[in-house]
Amino acid sequence: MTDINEADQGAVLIGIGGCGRGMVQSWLPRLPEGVRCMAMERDKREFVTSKLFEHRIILTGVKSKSSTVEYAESVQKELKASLQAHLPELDQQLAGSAPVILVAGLGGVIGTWGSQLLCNHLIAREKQVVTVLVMPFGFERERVKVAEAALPGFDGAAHRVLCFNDYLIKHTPDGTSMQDAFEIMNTKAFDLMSFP
Ligand SMILES: Nc1nc2c(ncn2[C@@H]2O[C@H](COP(=O)(O)OP(=O)(O)OP(=O)(O)O)[C@@H](O)[C@H]2O)c(=O)[nH]1
Ligand SMILES: [Mg+2]
Repeated sequence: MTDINEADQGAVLIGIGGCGRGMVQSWLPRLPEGVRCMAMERDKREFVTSKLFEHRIILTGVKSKSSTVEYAESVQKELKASLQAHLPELDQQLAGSAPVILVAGLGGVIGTWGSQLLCNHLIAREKQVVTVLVMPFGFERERVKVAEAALPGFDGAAHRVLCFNDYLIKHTPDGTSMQDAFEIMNTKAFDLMSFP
């Protein structure tokens, strides 16, 4: 079940961090009926007030913005502590046997470590987990290092899709604004997951 276009009834899609939310938002109009969409993000005003997602997890305790390999351990601790309080509510939301699809961009704080923690929490709960992860642009050197350091931590997922921004950007015309480029790239990522 890596084909999101044929996602099982009741599958839950969770966008985590800026990229994860952006991806799920771009996919919303094209998702099969019955797929539930959730998001997890730090305590950002626009996220707190957003009505886009059926359920939101707001990580109020995460203040750290430093996304380098050097800070990875302390950032993970901070995230773990913040996520802990949400786990009962999350387990309740995700009760049942439907697969959970985690969508996140790697390289930053919330997407990288939030999705990894959630992935491993759900695997320990014997959930079927699919990860859709996005590698940062090559020019985001520090973020690429973080992403590469994080990747092995997702090994337990049943199915994995890895997208590369360096590839997705090739589908955007020259002069496209970053916001429009991300929209095109997110749509392309969806298309790539649905080839026969
Ligand atoms: N394809 C695509 N890539 C994105 C998008 N937004 C961000 N990215 C990429 O994803 C990487 C991670 O960025 P974010 O998802 O914004 O980071 P985050 O998880 O919110 O991290 P923090 O803000 O540090 O907590 C970036 O370095 C970009 O390369 C998006 O909408 N689409
Ligand atoms: Mg962010």
